[in-house]
Amino acid sequence: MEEHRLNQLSRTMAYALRHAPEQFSLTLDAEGWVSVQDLAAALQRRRAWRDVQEGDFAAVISQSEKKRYEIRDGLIRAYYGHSTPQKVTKEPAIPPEILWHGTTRSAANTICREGLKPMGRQYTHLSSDKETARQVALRRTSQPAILQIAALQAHQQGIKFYLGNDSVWLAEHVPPQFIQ
Ligand code: HQG
Repeated sequence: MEEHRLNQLSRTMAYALRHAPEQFSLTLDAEGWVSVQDLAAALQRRRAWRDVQEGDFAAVISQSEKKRYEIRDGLIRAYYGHSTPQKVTKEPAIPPEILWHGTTRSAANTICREGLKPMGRQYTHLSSDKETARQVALRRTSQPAILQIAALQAHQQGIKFYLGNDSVWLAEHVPPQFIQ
């Protein structure tokens, strides 16, 4: 499958695995997994994807710089990004001392007042390094605002953090006193 089509497939996978599984007659389990076979069958019912093969999902994963999806034992899930009403269980973990969040200048102002909120997703998303945060912000603005999060301190004061992938961490609401 050529690169452009793999990117389109990745978007469709995000829709099915993060946002609207029911539109594909799929049900995520508690940790966000569905069977690879069921995902392929669900996509094949749509004209645009009737030729999709199970191996194409692995191709999406290997051609992408971002680690968005994980395949294990015939199952597939998104690492992060979910907005389905049923909250996906993530593995709690002790965060590094500092995490980063890249956003627009105007959102950064609000975040410094109100803290980081999950907004449309189930969790807030944090980056393990400043450059990743900058890339996240550049999706929305040419003038990124990069916030530094005292993650370990927040964790020690009861804010829960969870593993996303190597460069994306998840958290519940992060209050403003941990953000600068
Ligand atoms: C902002 C992409 C006002 C927050 C990325 C962000 C990431 C607030 C937006 C992943 C706020 C939510 C997630 C508050 C947070 N007031 N605005 N109190 N708290 N915000 O897309 O972090 O390519 O849900 O700053 O790379 O931008 O899809 O989160 O601007 O890893 O794989 O509300 O999605 O990955 O936006 O991005 P999002 P995000 P993929």
